[in-house]
Amino acid sequence: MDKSKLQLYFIAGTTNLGDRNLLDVLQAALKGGITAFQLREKGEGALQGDALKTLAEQCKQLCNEYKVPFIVNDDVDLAIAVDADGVHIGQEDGDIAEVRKKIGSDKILGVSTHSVTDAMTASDAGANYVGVGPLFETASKENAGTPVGPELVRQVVNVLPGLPMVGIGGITERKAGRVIREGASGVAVISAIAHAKDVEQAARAMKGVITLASTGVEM
Ligand code: TZP
Ligand code: MG
Repeated sequence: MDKSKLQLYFIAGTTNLGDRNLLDVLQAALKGGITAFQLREKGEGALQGDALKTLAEQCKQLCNEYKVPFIVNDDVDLAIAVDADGVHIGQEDGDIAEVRKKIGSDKILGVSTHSVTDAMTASDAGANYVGVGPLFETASKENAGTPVGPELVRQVVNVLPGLPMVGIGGITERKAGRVIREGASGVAVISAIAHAKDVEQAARAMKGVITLASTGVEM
């Protein structure tokens, strides 16, 4: 896949947003320059069934308008039903090669990893990209596990230099540059964008940090 699509990967579901409307937040984030979006509808009060499908379709349409890939977390059947651009699964979400078979070769498959071994397994099984983390402490995921530290990004890049990869977990505007300099294709964030006072501005600022760290060009 095109690594540049992973530069600023925004993840959200309705349960991450308090009173905010997901489509409003997504639109602001898209205006601010996110390069990928993952619908991750989890936890207490998460939408299900038709309500979730409708939301996914709306997210997909918005993402299409901005030519940003729309990825569904966990739910392979939902991803297929709404013809999402891809699906993202964790270590516990089933066999990676089976999911690849189910979605076909044209769709993006992302896999969460916590070690170099995980990343090698995911790559061999047909992942287009991996998430590596949690790099730092995060309040956005229950049982996220002990932070692996940004050094793991470099270790994964050294072993799998061609594999697109995003760092995830506790990444703020201040920490994003470090993650990119370790060799990540981009950063995946929930709270740095979803909880920002000004979502569009937060996305724009983060994108600037990432561009500067990866190219040396100030935006
Ligand atoms: N997977 C590992 S950490 C995490 C996920 C989904 C949560 C990331 O959220 P935040 O707010 O950017 O730390
Ligand atoms: Mg999962």
